[in-house]
Amino acid sequence: MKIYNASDHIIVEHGNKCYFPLNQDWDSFINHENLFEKISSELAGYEFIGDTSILESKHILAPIANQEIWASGVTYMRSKAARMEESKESGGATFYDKVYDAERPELFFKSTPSRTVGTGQKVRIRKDSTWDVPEPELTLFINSEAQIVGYTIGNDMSSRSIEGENPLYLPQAKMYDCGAALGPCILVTEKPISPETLISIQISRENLEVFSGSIAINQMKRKHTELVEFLFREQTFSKGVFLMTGTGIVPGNDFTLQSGDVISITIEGIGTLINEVE
Ligand code: DO4
Ligand code: MG
Repeated sequence: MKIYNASDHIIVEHGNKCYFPLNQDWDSFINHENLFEKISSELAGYEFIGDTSILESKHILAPIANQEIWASGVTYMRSKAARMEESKESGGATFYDKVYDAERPELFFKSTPSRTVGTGQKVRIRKDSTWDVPEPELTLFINSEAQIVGYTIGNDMSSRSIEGENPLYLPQAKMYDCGAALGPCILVTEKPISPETLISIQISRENLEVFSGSIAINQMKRKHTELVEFLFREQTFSKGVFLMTGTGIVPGNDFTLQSGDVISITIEGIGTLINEVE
């Protein structure tokens, strides 16, 4: 089942049908133990509003209210190789192969709700950056009890010029207004998402495809539960938290985003997150 944060209501989609749940408070609705079982048991009492075509008339927001967004990095071989390449002149390259093999994963604070956009909204590239890419990432929604209860699509917009200049500039490469996108919904599953699930990205410029790629999430070096265990060490998240799980798709070194580019990220079972670059 999927949960949408529409501008006027929370909508639950299940079996091609859409419903309004009784609880219309996003934070308390999503931050629940065993969310799949909870929604399944309540569904009969929800107001039926129509089939999925009703979603086309709705303004869908990012599926977030007061949660933090964190991210993990260098979880795929391709990310390790791209970062080592971009930072070889600064002498920072060696940090990336070390973290890829280390027990402790790279985890960083990615975004606040107010800096995050939903599908159909514009992402930004920094004015002081010369080399920019989207990072398509499966994103976990973890409740305050550290249970992974849902999945969404994240775009970890990144400045490769700033990150490559010095690894200590990571927060500036990663955190800025409209530098994260999330959506279009939260997929709530009974069991963990299939390891065969594909993440795909397509970038178009003036209606022509300029980059595309895809990867299965089973190419990720680390387990989702391992990332969650480290994230919740010495930290609590009273409203739950989103965690981007890292990118396995990085365009070649000759590619940089431009204003007007349209980024479409699809993850099987979740949907497509579409954002134009401002
Ligand atoms: O260490 C830099 C960031 C890594 C990252 O965002 C990723 O691998 O997705
Ligand atoms: Mg990333």
